Amino acid sequence: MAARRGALIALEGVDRAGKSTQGRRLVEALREAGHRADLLRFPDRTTEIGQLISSYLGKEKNLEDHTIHLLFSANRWEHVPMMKEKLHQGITVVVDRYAFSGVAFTSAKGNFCLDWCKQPDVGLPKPDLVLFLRLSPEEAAERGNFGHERYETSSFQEKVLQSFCCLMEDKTLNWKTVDASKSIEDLHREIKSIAEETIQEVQNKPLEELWK
Ligand code: T5A
Ligand code: NA
Repeated sequence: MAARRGALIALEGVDRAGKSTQGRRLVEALREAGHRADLLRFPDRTTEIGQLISSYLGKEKNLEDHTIHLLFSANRWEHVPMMKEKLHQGITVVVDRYAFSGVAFTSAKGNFCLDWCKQPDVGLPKPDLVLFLRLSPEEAAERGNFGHERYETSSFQEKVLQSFCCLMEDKTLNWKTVDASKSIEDLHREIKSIAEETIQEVQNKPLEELWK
């Protein structure tokens, strides 16, 4: 019998929904429960491509809209061999943002169709679970002011949310929406339980390709 594979779990949601907090907590808790698990964050600002993205987000560099979209996607693709290796070794991979953020943010700029935005990410490892951390703009605002990075305005975030809603209509993906206004601890318990169910369910199933 083939070895059991790990699950690919994506965390998505509007800014300040708690994706990074929950990603860290989830990987910690899965490890404590005896699973092998690793966390990845997109964009990964540590690679050469990631450094370009980081200077774009920090407004030190201007890049044409299609160009930055393709760089965000390339930043995911450069991690694919390592992700597949981990998954096939039985390691669960939790990703803090994935292709859905890529599509949602670029399409929120207008004059981009969803389909064009999805193309560069077609064929990425398909997440077994996409957890959408839902938080109203009012509640998000209570978590502190926006920083100074690009995209951090409420009007843009509203459009991002609309794009996420379009993406969530895709029933070929296992979207689960969780209420991100709960306490960090309550939300963590809910996410951990959904993640453990997913790990059980997919361990003997082949890894699929996104949007294919
Ligand atoms: N982007 C990204 C693209 O345009 N294309 C792409 O392909 C990708 C991948 C950078 C930007 O890049 C864009 C999207 C972004 O604009 P980033 O580096 O992930 O992306 O963004 P960050 O600013 O680091 O993360 P977020 O703002 O999205 O925040 P999180 O991770 O959702 O929230 P977190 O966990 O950092 O928490 C935020 C604050 O809330 C508190 C935390 O303590 C923290 O202070 N908090 C809670 N408070 C109360 N109750 C809870 N349950 C809480 N959970 C967290
Ligand atoms: Na984050």
